[in-house]
Amino acid sequence: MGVAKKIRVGMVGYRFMGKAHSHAYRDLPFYFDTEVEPVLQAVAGRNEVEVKVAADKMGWASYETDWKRLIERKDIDLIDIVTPNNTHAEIAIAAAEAGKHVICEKPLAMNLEQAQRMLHAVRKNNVVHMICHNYRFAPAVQFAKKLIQEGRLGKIYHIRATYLQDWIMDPNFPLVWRLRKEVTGSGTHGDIAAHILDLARFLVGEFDEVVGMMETFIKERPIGEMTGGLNAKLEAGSKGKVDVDDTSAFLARFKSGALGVFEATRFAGGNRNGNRFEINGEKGSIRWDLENMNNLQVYLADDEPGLQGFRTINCTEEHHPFAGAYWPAGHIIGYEHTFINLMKELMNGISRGYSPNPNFEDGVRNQAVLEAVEKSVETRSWVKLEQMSL
Ligand code: SOE
Repeated sequence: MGVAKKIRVGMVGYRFMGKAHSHAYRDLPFYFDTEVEPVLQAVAGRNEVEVKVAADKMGWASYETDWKRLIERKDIDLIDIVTPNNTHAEIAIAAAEAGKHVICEKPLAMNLEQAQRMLHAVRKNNVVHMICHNYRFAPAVQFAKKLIQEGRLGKIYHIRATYLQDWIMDPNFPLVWRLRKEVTGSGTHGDIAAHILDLARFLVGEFDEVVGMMETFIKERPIGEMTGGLNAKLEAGSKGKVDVDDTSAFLARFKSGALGVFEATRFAGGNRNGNRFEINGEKGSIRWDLENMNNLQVYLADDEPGLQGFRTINCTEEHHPFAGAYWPAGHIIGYEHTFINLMKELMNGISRGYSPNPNFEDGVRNQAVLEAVEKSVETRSWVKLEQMSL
């Protein structure tokens, strides 16, 4: 293998996802031989003291206090957006206009119209684009996809997917940006229903129609802000109104005829990050649980009678997508590796000139389903997904 060309990354934001992405860029060349390799060139954030500390700690060569300056820089090839949702569109469109490749955290935008403008900008400027739905890149999820594609489960009848968290159950947990509509667009819905919706699109296919319900259990909270990870601090003594959903649940019909049941909530006490799905087909079923992410439970209907049941496949062998790059079989990997695998695809895309899935087109389709569920909640009725030729 020759010397890999360097892709100089400029990342906007540096907290929870900034840490996950920075780590992925740093570790990627350690595990994978890609034709191009990321370089942590510069990170941007408004608070100079904090961004400098973040740059030093995470290994970025330089920092900026204005993301626009980052985009102007000639020594940046890829813009990585890990900021709150209300900034995604402006940054992504400016980056594309400047001819930079773009990767953006989910949900792509505040609404479908913004997401479509983002897709238009990256296409018009012919830059590579991706959205960071990292859970697709767990080897067990990739293996699930392979089994479905090979027809091992036959026709798919059901998907039931849940994303259960509990980090805001305390009524005194502050009103952080993730709970303010003008910054986040929606609450649990865009934050984590978006992930299970992406997994469903990846594994089962496109949505046809949806009907949902949402609720905000705690309607007022003390003002505060995120400090990193899912931690927060209180600011002033005053309170503010929570104007996003705490929970979002919906039913779906897929174009293939499959049925889906989805539940995303931050009020499922004891569930820290319970991203789980089960898929049932005519010839078998699979189950996955992020908190046990190396394993895929597989049931095949043609197993010998008496030995039938779910078996546990530990997806750490070289037969399992991405797994061979890491450790010998049985030596498990974790959350951060999903980001490394995703970045590997991004580097391949940049080197070969295509936008790997999930890309901004997936982001637009995801946003369309999110919006259809919101509309269904408003109108208390089923909503059909419009035909989109993207
Ligand atoms: C908080 O709900 C959060 O950090 C999400 O924003 C991420 O997308 C999810 O992967 C984990 O939970």
